Amino acid sequence: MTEPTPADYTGPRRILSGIQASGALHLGNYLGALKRFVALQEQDAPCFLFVADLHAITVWQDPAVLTAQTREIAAAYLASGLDPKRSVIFPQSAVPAHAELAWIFNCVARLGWLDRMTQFKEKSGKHKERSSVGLYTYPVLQAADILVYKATGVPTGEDQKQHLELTRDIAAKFNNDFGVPGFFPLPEPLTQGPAPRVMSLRDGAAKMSKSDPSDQSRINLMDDADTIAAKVRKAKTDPEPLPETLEGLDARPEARNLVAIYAALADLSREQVLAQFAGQGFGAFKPRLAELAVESLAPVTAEMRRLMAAPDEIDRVLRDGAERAAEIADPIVAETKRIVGFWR
Ligand code: AQP
Repeated sequence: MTEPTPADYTGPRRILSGIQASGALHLGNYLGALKRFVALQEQDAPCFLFVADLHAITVWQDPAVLTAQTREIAAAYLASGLDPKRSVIFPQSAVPAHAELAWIFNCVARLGWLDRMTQFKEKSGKHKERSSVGLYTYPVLQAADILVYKATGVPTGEDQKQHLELTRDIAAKFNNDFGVPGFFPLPEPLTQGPAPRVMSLRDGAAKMSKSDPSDQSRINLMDDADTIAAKVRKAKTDPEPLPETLEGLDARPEARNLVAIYAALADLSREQVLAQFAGQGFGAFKPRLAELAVESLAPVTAEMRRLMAAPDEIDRVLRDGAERAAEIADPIVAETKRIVGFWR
């Protein structure tokens, strides 16, 4: 790949992230994304938080469901504590600049770079040739999402690190090829803050995921208290009691996951959780975890339900966000097109 050029970008700091409208939001999205976004909102850089509907359609989405999911994610942003006056909340497809810049970046990125993306390999599975072309070029669209705002910081989970590297490579190559050093920033990953990788309740080796066909594998943000309790009760575990040290969880992925979830929800370290529960079996631990999950999610769920029953309120936020996002993105794309040499 191209060696990233020095980050000589001098523009304002901006933070960008998004969540795909590809299914019901779950505890992993809450702990790994939403809670972090709320913390980032307290920083002095503006946050651009979008609903990634262009990304969602890289795999089939029922059109009516996609609209509802878009509103649900917006509702989750608001219910988690994001303030639409401070953060810019919008649907990706409502700002055409994303798709326009993605095309230009498709012509900057190299096939060899995309061939190395592990997420495509995981998501396309054994039937690569039947995957959409969009799924393949997904990381290029992600680069456009970020650079269309000249975002300088991107909250990044472990699985997104490779895509952010690609964004940096695309920015560096564009700046280099067109002789515009520092035009696009080389965005930095923002990894601070608690961001556990929440695993499936049915398989401690698989990520909790919206697109997992088993609803039992995840706690959805819209689940009611009884459903959450039942899912925790049925979560896969082992017959051993909880150990005293983290090393004792090494070969026990399901136990490790439940301890990590407890720690994240209670704002404790995993060591502190083990200090509290060492020697106890899951018969004692699971009801406490269920209680904690219900208590933590109940206010978010209640506010999401209220908002989902008031779609006009959500739509107002999304429309206003799209306008404010376009105000930043449109001049950046116009300037990019001028640099590329497009007629105007
Ligand atoms: N299991 C997880 N643990 C911690 N963080 C997670 N995130 C997703 N799953 C977990 C974080 O949520 C944000 C939004 O992710 P996304 O919707 O854009 O895509 P994803 O990472 O692929 O999420 P899913 O739920 O697995 O969706 P599908 O099944 O549609 O692919 C990201 O910040 C991600 O790190």
